[in-house]
Amino acid sequence: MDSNYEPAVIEAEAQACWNDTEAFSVREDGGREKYYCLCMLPYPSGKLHMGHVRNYTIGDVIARYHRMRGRNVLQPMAWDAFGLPAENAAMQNGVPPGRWTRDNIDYMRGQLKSLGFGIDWSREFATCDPGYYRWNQWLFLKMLEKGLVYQKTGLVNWDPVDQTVLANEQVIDGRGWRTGAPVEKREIPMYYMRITAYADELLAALDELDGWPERVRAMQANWIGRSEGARVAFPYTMDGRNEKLWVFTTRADTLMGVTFVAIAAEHPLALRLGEDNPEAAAFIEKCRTGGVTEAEVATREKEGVPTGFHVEHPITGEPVPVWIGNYVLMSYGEGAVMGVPGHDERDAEFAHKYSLPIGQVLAVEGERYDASHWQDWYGSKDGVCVNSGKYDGLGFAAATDAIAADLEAKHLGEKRIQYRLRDWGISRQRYWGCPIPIIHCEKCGAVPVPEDQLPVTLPEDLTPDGGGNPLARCEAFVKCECPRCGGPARRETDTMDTFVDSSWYYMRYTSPDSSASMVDARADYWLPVDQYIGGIEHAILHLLYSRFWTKVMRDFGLLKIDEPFTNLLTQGMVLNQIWFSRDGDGRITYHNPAGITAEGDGVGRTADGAAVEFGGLGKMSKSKNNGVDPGELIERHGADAVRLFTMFAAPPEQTLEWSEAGVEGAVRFLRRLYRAVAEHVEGEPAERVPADLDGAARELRRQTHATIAKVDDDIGRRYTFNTAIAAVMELLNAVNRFAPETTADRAVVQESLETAIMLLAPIVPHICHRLWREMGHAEPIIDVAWPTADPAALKRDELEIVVQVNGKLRGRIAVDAGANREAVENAALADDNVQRFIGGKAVRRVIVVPGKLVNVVV
Ligand code: ANZ
Ligand code: ZN
Repeated sequence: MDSNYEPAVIEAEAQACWNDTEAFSVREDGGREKYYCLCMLPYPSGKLHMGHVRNYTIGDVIARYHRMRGRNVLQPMAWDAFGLPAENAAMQNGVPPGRWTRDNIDYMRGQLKSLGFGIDWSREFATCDPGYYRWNQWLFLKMLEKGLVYQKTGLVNWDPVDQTVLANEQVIDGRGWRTGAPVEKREIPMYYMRITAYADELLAALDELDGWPERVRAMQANWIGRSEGARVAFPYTMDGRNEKLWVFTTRADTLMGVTFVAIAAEHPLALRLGEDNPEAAAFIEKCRTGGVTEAEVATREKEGVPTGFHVEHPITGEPVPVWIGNYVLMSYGEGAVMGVPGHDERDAEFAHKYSLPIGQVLAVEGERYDASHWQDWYGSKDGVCVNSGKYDGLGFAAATDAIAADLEAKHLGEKRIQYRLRDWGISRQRYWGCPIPIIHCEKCGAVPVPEDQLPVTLPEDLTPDGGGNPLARCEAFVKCECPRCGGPARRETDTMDTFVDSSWYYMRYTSPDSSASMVDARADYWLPVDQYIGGIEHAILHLLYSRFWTKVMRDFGLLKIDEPFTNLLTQGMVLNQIWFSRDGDGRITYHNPAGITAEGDGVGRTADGAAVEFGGLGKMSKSKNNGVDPGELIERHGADAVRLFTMFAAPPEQTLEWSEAGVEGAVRFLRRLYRAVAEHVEGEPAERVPADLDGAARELRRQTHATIAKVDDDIGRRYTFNTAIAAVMELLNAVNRFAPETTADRAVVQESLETAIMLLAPIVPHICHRLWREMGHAEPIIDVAWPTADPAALKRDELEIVVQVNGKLRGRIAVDAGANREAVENAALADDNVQRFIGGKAVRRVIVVPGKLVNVVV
């Protein structure tokens, strides 16, 4: 065997073998247990980054492990190919997004292959393939038919200079990213998916997802945001009609503390009041600029205007002033709140700012209420009502019940469960996405595209120029015939949110070539996904939408499962050092850490000797210029070293700190492993391990089997790949320390090395592929069964130790030959007779003479 470890040669050879034998193509096989291992599909941005490498290595290790455990493993790959970056790149380079995307896919596929992932490439697709997205359109139409898709107007960010809708990420500090113009809010018609119809089930089913991280379940539960409360009406008269202003509150028990009502700027009553009130109108106009996200609303400074208008308190009939407030969301509850500044923090901030009255209506025993310190204590549910007339003395639940009953009797309110979750607006005024299959006819209105005309194919040769959606200007696409009346009509030019594409791609892998249906019976074999792996940034939307699609498809009879992902692993970020310098104007330039020599105390130098400052550790990113190119790394060190480093440097859920020295360490270990095998196979072939071993040979064999047990648990259950690797490293050290003399010794070494190769095969599959063959096996290692620990080998030699209490012999115990001091001491103290002679006295000292004696001094 060649004594030099040459990763380039070894890796090409192993990959060619897997390729030629289609080693990772899988078929449904009812007789075998399936295992579906899935990583989140990549966006084809151009090149793989280290985050991808980490994600896909984790997936591949899990997949290969289960394959060796005898399971029928599916590990597929696809491309999340629609989206904004392709349009931006197109604007910059003048290349159509489709071309750019497909070129990137070709390049990145090559990179994935060079990492040796065990992917069934026969199932690959891109979400921009019409054969895939036609089923987005198909399900959209089915949902439309069933009322699960509907149209209503929605708020978007509007750039008044470019005359175009902006995505949230294109709004920077309230301005358009290209034009810098203040962004306006605009109402335009959009399509919505009725995810709220599933709010209850999406929330309740979280309890059963015990294979998901607690954190992700909590984030989803918060997002769905179930609130138990009440709807309360404040009557008023407007234009001669009796009306009701509805609010939603979770604290009906504070109703007697209401000193104002605040309504959203888009509330119909606000718009009506604005007609006669220029101050209110100006405020409403002001609220039209600024972002539309909830986070922006929550962090914005609270502002409002009085409208001069009053509504009636539903219990007392007293007039209550109506304000328009920018902290009230039109999209939540009723778009209006009852202001209880004595007990609600937001209302208090507002009331303090505008000098509105503040009153106490709750008291907690033993706590002093101070309205000027409202930040410290406000709406505790442990309180009882005070200053609340007939409700005084009632606690939260009793007061809520009593008030809700009184309101109900007057038709001015009732209990209500409110979700924070909103219906999913899927319309995007963008070109590079899945066309929404709707045709607009002047006579018939919005008409669904008939099923036999699907897919509505996106023309791929358009190039956006920043001035709105080029589809809208593409007459060949837009002009069509109305399917209903045959008259001239226009196609919808909005495309679907790319989260639609990723909501069901994992189902399509099971039936990638199905042209007659979204998925077919093969889905029943493979689904649900057994292990899903991806970034925590997808904890909420992607996973929630996927769960929703699964339930919709189930209810349409297309699937038999309730939940798509049984187990979820969210991998941590890959970090690297950040280095920067400042020029005379204070402008910051980031320098790639690879070219920096650190000089201590947070300073360093570039290769040209320029001084740079250390900016701490941060996520690898283009903007901080601290990325590491996986392609270059693989070329220098080999894929196995990159895989080994990423799995060894940290447990998968934690952040991983990039380290050049760490990769070099990985290479050194692989070389050592390679050399150990090379040296071993030089000698005479070994025979079987004899049953009766002793001394060092027996101990090495024990360690080999203990390593099997540990690695199996680390990879199969705990997912702590780093400690699994560390255990194999120790085993290899033990092999290197062991000096085989007899053929029996050689057999033990052989078993240890073969074990190390099998245990490492999921992590560094290329070198293991080669070494396994060098060990004399014809069967490729990917087809070898995962080793199991032999309980007989795990038994240690036992020694008898005498135990004294105060120097007198009181017992004999048997301990493992290799047991450490603490284990011997514990065994001695646990002995019944020894305990009897200690007789409950305090143990002052325990003397251990290794291998011989323990003396307990009391
Ligand atoms: C009076 C009150 C008194 C409230 C008090 C809280 C504490 P969650 O738990 O998130 O459901 N609210 C209702 N609709 C709103 C809207 N459209 N925009 C902004 N705030 C709104 O929150 C429910 C509470 O948020 C409601 O209960 C209401 O304030 C406010 F001591 O009513 B509360
Ligand atoms: Zn028509």
